Amino acid sequence: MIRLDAAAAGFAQAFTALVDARRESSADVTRDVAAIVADVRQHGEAAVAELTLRLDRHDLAETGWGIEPATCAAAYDALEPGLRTALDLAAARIRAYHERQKPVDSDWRDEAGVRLGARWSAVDAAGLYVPGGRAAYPSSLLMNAIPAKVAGVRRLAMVTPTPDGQINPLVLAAAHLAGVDEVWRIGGAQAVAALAYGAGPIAPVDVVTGPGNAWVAEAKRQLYGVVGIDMVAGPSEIVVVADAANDPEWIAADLLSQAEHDTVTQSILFTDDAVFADAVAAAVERQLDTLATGTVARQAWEANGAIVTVASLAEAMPLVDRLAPEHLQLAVDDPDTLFARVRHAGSVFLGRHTPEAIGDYVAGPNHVLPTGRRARFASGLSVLDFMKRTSFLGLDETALAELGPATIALAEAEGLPAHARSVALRLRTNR
Ligand code: HSO
Ligand code: ZN
Repeated sequence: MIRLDAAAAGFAQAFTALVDARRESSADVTRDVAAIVADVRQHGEAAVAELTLRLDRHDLAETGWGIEPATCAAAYDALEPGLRTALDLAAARIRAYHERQKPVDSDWRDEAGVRLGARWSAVDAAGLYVPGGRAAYPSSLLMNAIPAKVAGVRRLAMVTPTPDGQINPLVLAAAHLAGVDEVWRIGGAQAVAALAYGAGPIAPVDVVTGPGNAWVAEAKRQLYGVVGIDMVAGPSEIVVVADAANDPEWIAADLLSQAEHDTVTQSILFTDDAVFADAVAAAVERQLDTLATGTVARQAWEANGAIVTVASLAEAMPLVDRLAPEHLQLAVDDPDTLFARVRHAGSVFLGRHTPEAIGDYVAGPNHVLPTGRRARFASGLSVLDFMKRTSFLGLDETALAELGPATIALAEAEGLPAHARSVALRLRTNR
């Protein structure tokens, strides 16, 4: 963890180093993934089965590729009631939030008499990657699957590795609740390639979303263009802007809630009070000792954490914009004043009683957000990631007479006489 003071000499440089620090995994997976993708493209089913046997020690020929909807329904029914209620609440709120993202079609006629507009439609099929092991989060499954269903995607195919044949019942339960149509027991780059090209019983999809390790992320990047993808996610981060009126224990817990995800996550506090900064730093140390995830969180906090003291919280906001954080908490009485100055952030958590964790699970907005400064140009996962827009236009004789001559002039200037003729012929018969 580094401590920075905006008033100290050398701050500008130190802060720039913080903004520029790369936390991407350094492993060179590009070549491995290219080989796997090519293998699946050429050999389909056989390649996927062989890779799954070798990498996941799971024999698809023995277990079958798919998990039946009835198995998912049974996993849901078997949930402990408290957990089932929580999952139901999360799903209902996520659905309600995403319903409001549905875009409206347009259809109008302009002054030239041209009919213009755009119509939105869902992709036919979406593929959803769900990691196995420690990062198999049912909450992330809901966050990916529900927007797809709200968009109107008819076929939602999920892939998830079951190393050594182990199935995570919580993931199956969430798949049932979210309305996932197919569950396939494969993972890694080969699963992304199977979704993109189709393999064995899996028909190709149009869009692939969902988190995964470096191989999965790289496979999505390489297959972009064959299919659509949501985004290439990197290590995540939280920025908390807090005044001294906060309980330092609350703020410490917020910083650690993101740190516990991974050793490469980043937690940063901005505050206008040095004594409060000390109190939060001390609280983080205390809480780390009692967290079951303390080893991971400590590594993240020590390597990437930061506490920045500023003269006023308003002064922090341009610095926050440079970080373009995935999550931004504004832990003050009147968050709107600070919020008005935020330009780049994935999701903003307003006020002292809005910890990021609420947004991770049940509030409604998506928790799949742009990481690693990508909030400069990207947005969280939404219904729009599963839709596309078809534009349309319609002219009658009068409208064509109005727009035709300019079209002919431009086509001739571009040396494209057939374009010009297709308009000119119509103008002539119109006369
Ligand atoms: N905070 C994570 C999402 C998550 N949290 C899933 C808990 N489960 C995204 O950065
Ligand atoms: Zn989280």
